[in-house]
Amino acid sequence: MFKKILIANRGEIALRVIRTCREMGIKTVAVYSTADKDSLHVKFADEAVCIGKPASADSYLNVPHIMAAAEITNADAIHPGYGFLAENAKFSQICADHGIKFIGPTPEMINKMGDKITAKDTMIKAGVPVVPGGEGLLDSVDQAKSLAKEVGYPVILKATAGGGGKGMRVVWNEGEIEKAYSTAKQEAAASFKNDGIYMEKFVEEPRHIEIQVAGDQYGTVCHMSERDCSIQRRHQKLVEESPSPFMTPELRKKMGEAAIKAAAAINYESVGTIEFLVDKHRNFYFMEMNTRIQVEHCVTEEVINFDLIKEQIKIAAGEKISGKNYEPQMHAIECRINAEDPYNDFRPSPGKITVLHTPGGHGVRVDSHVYAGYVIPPYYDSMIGKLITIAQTREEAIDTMYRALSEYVIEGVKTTIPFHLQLMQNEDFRKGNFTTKFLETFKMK
Ligand code: MV4
Repeated sequence: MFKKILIANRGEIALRVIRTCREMGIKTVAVYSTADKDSLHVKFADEAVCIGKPASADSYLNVPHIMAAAEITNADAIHPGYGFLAENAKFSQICADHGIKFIGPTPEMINKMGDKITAKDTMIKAGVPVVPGGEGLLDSVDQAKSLAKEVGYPVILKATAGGGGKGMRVVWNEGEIEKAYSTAKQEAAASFKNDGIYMEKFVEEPRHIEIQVAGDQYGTVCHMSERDCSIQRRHQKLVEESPSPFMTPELRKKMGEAAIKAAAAINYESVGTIEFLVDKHRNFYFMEMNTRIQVEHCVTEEVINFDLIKEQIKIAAGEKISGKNYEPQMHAIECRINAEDPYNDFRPSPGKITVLHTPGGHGVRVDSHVYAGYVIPPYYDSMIGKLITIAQTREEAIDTMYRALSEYVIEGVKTTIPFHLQLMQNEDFRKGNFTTKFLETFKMK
């Protein structure tokens, strides 16, 4: 097992990794930008190294500075958390070249899933359902036109280097396709320096349901059931839960098996997530794979009673996984607490937290790095914590969430708490009656 892990991240996820390391008897090294010198992850780690100025490019994305911090502290592994360098194949390679274990997949695995058309073609070969729309990249607008006729409108154009919603265009009829094709291509070139575009049938009003998986170095892969992440706004998830209210035992079995096939197809090693689109008939389609630990991993931890960070570290250290699949035993819901103003288009609201009272009690978990007096810097994402509630049933988990949100006091900055309080009282949400379009029509009172 590793003796010392450097955490190349900040905020709640850095703290989350430190907590598990402490339980495992592993020493920790925090890295931090000058904007984060008063952060809890710096205080809670055994050692801390300043790696640069506030801008991410100068600190949490500065590979030479992070490698230097790992070498001077004699860390034998690096945990990347999520975001920043977590899905950077070059970084995974540089760690390997320096004899420092990257706690995550190899560069080959990251590359296979990072390029969406490569990922999709790999899934087709592995027998994982994908959205219909022809294989490979589009090479002309004429080809796009004839393919769209075959597939049937509406179709969606996606950038092969995209993901997470960037560089997509929905096309409703042939009249729109020329313009959509050229703007999608230009956008992809500008955003990703890669103008490769492919087409899919547009699945209307889908649910976003993802399956947690784990694979070890010996070819064993298992799944840990699903998370429903349909409650999103502009591709930012706000609420996640497990099990999905749309799930059935048969669908879970089929999606779990497909997710295992997907991970096995790239000999996946680490914890990861297979994202699926699920239509109203419960047809499901591979969308992308996240080759990292995710923000919402906690709901899975709570419903299967299992530490995913511990598993990820053990896999990286070469341990075998059991290979058994996990079924949800409880219901868990996570609300992302962001320093954003839900009454003002979710505008970021950085600044000093003057008063803080954190909820507690039965069935409540809070993962957060903030405290009274903490100043939320404006340079990074606005998530300041995650409130997770756990109960035997979905209804009770929602009731506990409403109660816990009512206890939460954060003064000095605007937060998403008022949004979540209203969502927990929404009739359609309470019925489990929602798709990825739900927040497009949700209005704050
Ligand atoms: C789609 C789709 C409908 N049909 N693909 C959005 C993020 C990126 N990973 C893929 N996305 C979508 N792909 C087809 N063929 C609808 C979306 C989509 C979406 C997916 C999941 C969660 C929220 C979403 C919001 C808008 C669009």
